[in-house]
Amino acid sequence: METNYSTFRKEELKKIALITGITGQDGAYLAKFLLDRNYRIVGCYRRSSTLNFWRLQELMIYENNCLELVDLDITDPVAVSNVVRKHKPHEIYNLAAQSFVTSSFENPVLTANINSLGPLYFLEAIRIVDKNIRFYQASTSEMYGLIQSSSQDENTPFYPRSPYAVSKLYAHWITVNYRESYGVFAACGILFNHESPLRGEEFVTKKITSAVARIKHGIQTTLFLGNLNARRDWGYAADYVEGMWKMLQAEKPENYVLATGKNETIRNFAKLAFKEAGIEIKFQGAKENEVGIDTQTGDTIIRIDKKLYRPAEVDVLLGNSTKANNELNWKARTSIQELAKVMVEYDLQSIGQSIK
Ligand code: NAP
Ligand code: F7E
Repeated sequence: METNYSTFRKEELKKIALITGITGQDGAYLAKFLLDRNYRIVGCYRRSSTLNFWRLQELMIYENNCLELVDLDITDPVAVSNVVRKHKPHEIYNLAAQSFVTSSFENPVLTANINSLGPLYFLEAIRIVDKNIRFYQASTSEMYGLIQSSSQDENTPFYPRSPYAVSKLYAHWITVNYRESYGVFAACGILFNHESPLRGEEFVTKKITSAVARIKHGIQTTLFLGNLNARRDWGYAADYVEGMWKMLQAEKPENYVLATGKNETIRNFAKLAFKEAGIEIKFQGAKENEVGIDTQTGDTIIRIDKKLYRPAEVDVLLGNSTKANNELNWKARTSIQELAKVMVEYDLQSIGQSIK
C-alpha cells in the first residue's frame, strides 16, 4: 500500500532524522519521541509481503504527516547512499538489525550482512555525501558476552558469544573508526536489554507476559522456556530512546552505556509477571526438570524446553551508566516491577480483545 504523505520540502524543515528499523520496537518509540520534539522523520522500512506498521499505529503516529515512510533494505549500499543523498538528514539513527540472538546462530551470514555491513554503508554515505550528518549506532550489551568484570561500562573489554554479538562488534568498531578517521559525529549507544508492550514476541519478557495473558484468559496452558538462570539488566524502551537522542545532541560523539544498574533472572521476571495477573508461581525441581507451579490450582504452567537453550549463553549482564548520567543527564526511570506491570496489562487487554 502506498502512503500518501508528500515528500518533505527542504525549506519547510526544522530537523530531519532518518531512522532505520522504524517498524521495530525502538524505531517506533524513537519516532514518537522525535515527532513530539518537532522533528520530521524519514522512517526506513524493508518491504515485505504483509504490512508491518502496527507499532506505529499503536503509538498513533502512522498517519502523522511529519513521518515519511521510505522503502530501504540496509543491505543495499546503493539504496543506502541514494536515501542519504536524497533526504540529507541532520541525524541518522541506525536501529535496523537482525536483532534476535537465537536466529543469529541459524542465519550467521544474513546477520553479518545486515548488522555489520549495513552501518558501514551508512558511514560511507555520510563520509561522501555530508560529514555533518550525525550518526547513532545501536550497539549492545551482548558484546560483553562472557563478562570480564562484574558490572560493565564503556571501558569493559568485550567477549561476544553469538554471531549477533560478533556482528554488532564490527559495527561498533567501524563506527568508532569513522569517528576517529574522518571526524564523523558517530556515537555508539551500548544499550542493555530494554523492553515494552511493543517488544517482539520472540524475546523472553514479551513471550512471558503474553503467555501470562493467554493463560489468564484460558487459551494457553503451558509456557515453555529455556535457561531460567540467565540474568539481564532490563529497562523500558521509551526511556532508552531518549538516551539515543541525547547522544546526538552532545558536544562530541562518544560511546555510552544505557542500563538500569540492576538485574534479575528469567525465573524472577516470570514470577513477577504472573503475579501482576494475580497468579503466584512456585518453582521446584532442577535443570531441565524444573517446573513452575500455580500455587492456587497446583497446575504446572511453566516447563523447560531444552531446544530453547543457546549454543553459547550470556549468563549475566549488569550495566553501569554513570557516564550517561554524568554527561547526558540520562537515567533509567522505570523499575522492572513497573515494566512487568505495563507489559502484562497491555497483553491482558489486547489478547482479551482479540478473543472476544
Ligand atoms: P527489533 O524490534 O527487532 O527491530 C529491528 C528492526 O530492523 C525492524 O524494523 C526490522 O524490520 C529492521 N530490519 C531488519 N533487517 C533489516 C534490513 N535488512 N533492512 C532494513 N531494516 C531491517 O529491534 P529493537 O529491539 O527495536 O532494537 C533496535 C536496535 O537496537 C537493533 O539494532 C538491536 O540490535 C539493538 N539493540 C536492542 C536492544 C534491546 O534490548 N531491544 C538492546 C541493545 C541493542 P522488520 O520489521 O521488517 O523485521
Ligand atoms: O533472551 C533466556 C535466553 O531473547 C534473554 C535483544 O534485544 O537484548 C536482546 O537479546 C535471556 C537469554 O534477549 C527463553 O537464553 C530463557 O539468556 O529476550 P532474549 P537477549 O538474547 O538478551 C540484547 C541486549 C540485544 O541486543 C538483542 O538484540 O533469556 N531465555 N528462555 C529465553 N530467551 C528467549 N528468547 N526465549 C525463551 O524461551
